[in-house]
Amino acid sequence: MKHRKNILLFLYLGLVLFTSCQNRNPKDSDQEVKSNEILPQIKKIQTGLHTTCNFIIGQTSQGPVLVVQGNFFKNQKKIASIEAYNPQGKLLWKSQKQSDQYNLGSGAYVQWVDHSGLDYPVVTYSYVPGPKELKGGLIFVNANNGSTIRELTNNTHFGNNNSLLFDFNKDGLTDYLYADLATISAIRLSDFQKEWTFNEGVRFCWSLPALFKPEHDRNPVIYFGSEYDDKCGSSSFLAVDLKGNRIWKSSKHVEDLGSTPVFVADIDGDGTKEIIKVGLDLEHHNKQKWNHLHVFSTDGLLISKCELGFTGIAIGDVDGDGLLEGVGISNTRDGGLNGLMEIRCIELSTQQRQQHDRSTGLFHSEMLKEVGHIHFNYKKR
Ligand SMILES: [Ca+2]
Ligand SMILES: [Ca+2]
Ligand SMILES: [Ca+2]
Repeated sequence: MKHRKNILLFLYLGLVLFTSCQNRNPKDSDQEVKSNEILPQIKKIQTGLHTTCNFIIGQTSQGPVLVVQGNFFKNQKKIASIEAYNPQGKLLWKSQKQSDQYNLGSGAYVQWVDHSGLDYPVVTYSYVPGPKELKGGLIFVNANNGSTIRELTNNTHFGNNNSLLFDFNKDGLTDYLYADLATISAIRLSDFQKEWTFNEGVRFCWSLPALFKPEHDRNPVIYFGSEYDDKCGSSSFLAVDLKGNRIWKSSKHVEDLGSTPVFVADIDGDGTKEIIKVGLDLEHHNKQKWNHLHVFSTDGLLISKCELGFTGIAIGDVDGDGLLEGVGISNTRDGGLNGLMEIRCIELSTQQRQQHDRSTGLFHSEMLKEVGHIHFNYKKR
């Protein structure tokens, strides 16, 4: 329920942003925003969806379009759906994938694709069948009118559409990197052919991958985490090149590395960027006190591993010392059995800590410095 409330909050903020962008008065920007001010609601759109899970805003020749993703219900059956609205809140079109026999739920993300070589922008969403023996899939929709252009079937039941949009084959057109639970594929959108598929038995889940060009590489690299898929039930972190070849794989991590976004930031302040992954002790999988932030070098060395207690992280220089901190809200489900209900701010910079142990590649958790925290009273509703 908490998860759903967060999603609805994000959806509301997105709607406010969407409508305020349309109605902005130039004089508004001169007004100072008062602290603690609650912004007035500008517009409210009543969608036809029951469980909204994500949204995206794009531009068509007719103007901006808000696409909301979620589930629709008919005869008590779940139907994976997206709905498109103009800035006035008028429903432009909707797209649905349904079955009369079983539930067909939405995957986690909706994507908008421009410059694909087609004559129109494209919206994509995935569906997940109720029966686990059935395969899910990905639907490509014309963003001008909602018509289905193509459907691709997963290799697996699950697929969250946690995709990357990039010109992988360097022909000047956007390609589509799609992950189902076991594979990632680069799809050429001009004819929907798969240029390559990475299939090494890795279990991908909700995680959003990162695409980043390391300093000494000619091309960007795809960084992805996996969830409890090694033989011993541990997780891995991978780097894959633009042709689908594994560059490196770091294995035997005890936490779930497949369920949070991959970030890129210069954690130690030396001018080169590192790859950052929040691990989860998913639903107390290992009964850990803390979950951890994992920091990898771009060539696969685990540089640092520090206690977090939170599973969503905002990264920035909070105290202005030029080094990065991480802020998050403690999560007593996947963040560990620490019992804390706090907004926590933690020093992420490895410069602030002792030289790490080269034999293990790890910093010890007691070296961490907590910059500050805000305790709050949490009431179950
Ligand atoms: Ca391309
Ligand atoms: Ca660095
Ligand atoms: Ca700082």
